[in-house]
Amino acid sequence: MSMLKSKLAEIFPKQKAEIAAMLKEFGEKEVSKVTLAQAYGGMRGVKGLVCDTSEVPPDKGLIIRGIELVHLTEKLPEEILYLLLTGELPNEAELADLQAEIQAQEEVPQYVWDVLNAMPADSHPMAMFNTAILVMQRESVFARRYSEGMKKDEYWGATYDDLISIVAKLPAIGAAVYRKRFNKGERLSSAKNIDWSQKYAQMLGLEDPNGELTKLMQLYLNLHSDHEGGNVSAYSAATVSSALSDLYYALTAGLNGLAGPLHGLANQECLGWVLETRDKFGGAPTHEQLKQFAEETLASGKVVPGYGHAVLRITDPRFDAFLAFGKKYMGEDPVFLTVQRVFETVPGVLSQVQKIKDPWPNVDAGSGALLYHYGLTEFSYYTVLFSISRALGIGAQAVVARAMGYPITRPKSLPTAAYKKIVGA
Ligand code: CMX
Repeated sequence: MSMLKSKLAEIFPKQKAEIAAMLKEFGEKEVSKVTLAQAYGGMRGVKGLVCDTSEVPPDKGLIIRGIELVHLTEKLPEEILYLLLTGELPNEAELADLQAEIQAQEEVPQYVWDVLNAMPADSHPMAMFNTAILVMQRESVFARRYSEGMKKDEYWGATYDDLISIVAKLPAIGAAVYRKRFNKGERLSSAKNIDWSQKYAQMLGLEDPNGELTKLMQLYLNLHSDHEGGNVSAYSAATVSSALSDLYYALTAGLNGLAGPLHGLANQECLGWVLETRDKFGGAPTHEQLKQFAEETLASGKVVPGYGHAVLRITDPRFDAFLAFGKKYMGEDPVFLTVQRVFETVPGVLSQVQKIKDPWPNVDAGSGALLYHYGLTEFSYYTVLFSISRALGIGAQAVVARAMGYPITRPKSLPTAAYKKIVGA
């Protein structure tokens, strides 16, 4: 058994016992109230989900297992996965063991390539990526062992096996989708014994003479891993997983949600918006021009992509991390300069609109410009990158939920007539 899995086998039963004891003593305590507006408003602010891998306080942004993001930006995604699962960062030996465990399972079955090759040439990269994961469902250890009558306390271990197997293959699948969808030539293989993001960067096949693109990939795959439990992708995946659907089903359910323009697809939309301003104004626009463009976007009934958040009420620390990277490596790039100028302008415009609760940039506001700088200019691909990273969080949440024995999700819905009666309307 790998070091990580052994560690989980040690800590999960204790955590489960703690939760059981808390429930026994405090199970009937109220933790949240729901207003009519919340019932009709996507349940914003209703506390009723459990997620131990990360939390997102509105005034702080992402905290993974108690560690604020600002202290994690230099870490490898593998370290983040370890942290998400265990609550601790790995030491050198533990990291090496996890990397070896991942590397041992990186070979993608041939039928995945056959399926991708059979897809229409103009398929969205997210449809290709998710199809590739879903078609591997037949590999699920959980599904096989469940059908053989696996015991309940072994569910998490089988889900962990699925997670490592999926995570191991995502760099190759993600890179293959890129190369196939955008006619970049044959699939590439990567060197052995390099880390997960390095492998991915190598297989994409973009030029990276001084290693900056690889550094960006490490940051990118690190920053998008998890964002507590209530966002569309995490929540959809957790709901599907709660039915004991295996991780192949649950992860793709979540990633299908990530493909929505109000969620992960915003990074594609956002760079499109930035480039539109450039085309419209014939170069990097001024602050005044950007203000005008943002106002026009709002007046036409569209959202300004990359701005606003359902939970955050500050500049997303993930955006800050990308901004710092851009300033360090591409301060003079006109697209990056536009992103900076948008950041200096758009919050002022959005603040004037009373209904918008958060006028600040989210993670998607800056990432595209950095990728664009290094030649990854096909922005319909960007959500695939987000997905490779988000698989870590979704997978970790699924393993933890199975280990804690959480039941099938089933909130209660009511028809409008019933709500009318409750509030006396
Ligand atoms: N541009 C224009 N209008 C916006 C806006 C923006 N950037 N952000 C919020 N609004 C509008 C909403 O559309 C909503 O309008 P209606 O009441 O007419 O429907 C109103 O302001 C209130 O919204 P809110 O309570 O402030 O925000 P929500 O929790 O409803 O929505 C989000 C959050 C992210 C969907 C929204 O801010 C948005 O659409 N932003 C642009 C898309 C984006 O960047 N999404 C990525 C988020 C990060 C991620 O999950 O990947």
